[in-house]
Amino acid sequence: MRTQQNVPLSAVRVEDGFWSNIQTLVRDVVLPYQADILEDKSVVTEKSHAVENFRIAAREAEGEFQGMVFQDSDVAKWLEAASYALALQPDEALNAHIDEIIRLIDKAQQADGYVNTYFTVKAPDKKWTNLRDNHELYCLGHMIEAGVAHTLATNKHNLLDIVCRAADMVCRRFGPGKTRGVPGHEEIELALLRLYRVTGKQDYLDTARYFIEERGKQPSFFEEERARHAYDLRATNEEYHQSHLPVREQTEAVGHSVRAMYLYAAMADLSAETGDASLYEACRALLDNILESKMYVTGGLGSTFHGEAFTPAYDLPNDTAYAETCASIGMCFFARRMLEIKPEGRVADLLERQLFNNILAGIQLDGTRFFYVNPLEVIPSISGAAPAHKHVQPQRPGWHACACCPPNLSRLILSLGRYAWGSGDRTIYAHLWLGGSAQFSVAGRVDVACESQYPWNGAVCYTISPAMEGARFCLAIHLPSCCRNAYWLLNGEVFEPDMKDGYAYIDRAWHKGDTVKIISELPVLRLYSNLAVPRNAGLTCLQRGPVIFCLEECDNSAPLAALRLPPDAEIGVEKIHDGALKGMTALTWEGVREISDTGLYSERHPIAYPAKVKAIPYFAWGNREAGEMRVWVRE
Ligand code: FUB
Ligand code: ZN
Repeated sequence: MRTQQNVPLSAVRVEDGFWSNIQTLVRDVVLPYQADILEDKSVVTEKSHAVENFRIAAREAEGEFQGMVFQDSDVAKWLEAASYALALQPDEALNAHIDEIIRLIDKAQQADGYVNTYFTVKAPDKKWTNLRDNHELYCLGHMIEAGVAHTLATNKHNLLDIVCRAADMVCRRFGPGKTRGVPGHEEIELALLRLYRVTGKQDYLDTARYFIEERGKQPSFFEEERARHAYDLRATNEEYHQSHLPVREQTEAVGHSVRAMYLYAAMADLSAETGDASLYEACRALLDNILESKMYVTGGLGSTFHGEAFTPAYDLPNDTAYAETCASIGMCFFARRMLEIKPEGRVADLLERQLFNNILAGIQLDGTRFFYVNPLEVIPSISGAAPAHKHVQPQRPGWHACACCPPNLSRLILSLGRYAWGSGDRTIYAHLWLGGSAQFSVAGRVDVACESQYPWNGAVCYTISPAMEGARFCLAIHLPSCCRNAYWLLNGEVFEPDMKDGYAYIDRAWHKGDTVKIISELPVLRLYSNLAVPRNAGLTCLQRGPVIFCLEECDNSAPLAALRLPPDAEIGVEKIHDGALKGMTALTWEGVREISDTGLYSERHPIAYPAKVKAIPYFAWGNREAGEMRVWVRE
């Protein structure tokens, strides 16, 4: 079922005009900033206590557990991100820092392999009693992902050994004929599949499959668990946990959006691993459902704060959006796995939509503040203030009490190289235009270098260097759907590649230094919502390349709702030359500002005046003065 293998980070170099700076920022600024918070060397809101919890569990410090029940996962995600940083560039100090945390985790691990500081320190009698809410398998899943990343980056086994002991304990405990169990927050499934791939141990695959397939079966495991322990727990909202139906019968994305994404990523991975067509069909149905009716134009997923969840089709309010950063990161996990099964332009486009919009908006340009919720419309006096808008912060905070998003951003950005390439039997796939290079093993060793001007320009050049002169293989390059009038040059000669599903397939005998260049236009696109999205009727949104644009008050003055983009206005494309957004592209046009009468209601129509309007990339909003922001503009 899998058409290609994921290309390991060790085989990829990222040297990209856009992303390299962001990776450097994450490596040099974000990782140390986050480590200081996790180690309580700096306190932004309240103490994280995350590393201290391990120190207490390891009996190297006295004290109480503090933080969320899933506080361990912040440490695990940081370790995973730091491991990716090591894969990008050796760093002795970071290596030693990671090893010190691993030493603590090792000491905190119990004899049977159990490792979780909340239940070791605070509630040992509650271990495994509430899989629905307690996040034990979620935390372990993140630790497993860290162990896999760490061993691949360093060839060391200190963290891998710990997570294998823990995973073995889980495999001994749960499965057919053993204890019944389903995690309330998916994550262990995709982690066990990753662990299976590095260790080859069948138990990990089998247990991942068990957790995926047991979900949604009747009788409800969560209700059984609730009855068994007679806890004072609220009844289970099965949709919230994606446990309302067996996974193969699910066709609509429901419930908590991060949980959903982690589940779908695991389903796709399992179907790729085992060739399970029915599971893949379920993944496709869920993906179609999201693309057709449940995703913001920025890639945001989850429309409501209540349950951090999906809501009915077309319910995509801009001002109360949830669009958690982690959900978009989870969508990248899902999309990458879907691409590995079947390369499809719309899925690679989706990956771009996530990366260049909702995900990047999650991080301040200086790397020290983070959005959890990513609204498409902000009015500072309402956002964060009015009852239904309390969750919408008009500026990125330095940290969050529930800090799932910041270290998730770090691990995704530092592992970006894994999303750009795929390696099939005789086909090299370029899913993203990401500058740098990658090594493949198709018809012998092949090196492919990429020079890209994306996302600001639609030009990219691939240079192919096979070890074997004249080696025959196929290079499949995704042509983003936002590119227009693309022409293709093979060694400088225009040619027409075979296009299929948004990918150009170039199958030939290759020689060292062969080049494939694509030169395309990135026109400004006006997007319109389906009219079933009630809030967007009469509004338009601007996209250029993969980047969605928005208006900010500091460029246009409030209220932004008073501005109109006339249907025939010409939209100019300008480079920003100074300030925080230096080097980015802005859009400008001669528009209209309406001014209403002074009272709340009036019989007089607002009066229209000409106004210069400027839009900036959505991902960069909130980096200058605080103020209004909106993505959808009146036309
Ligand atoms: O429950 C763990 C994480 O905290 C979820 O993935 C996020 O949505 C946040 O609720
Ligand atoms: Zn999050």
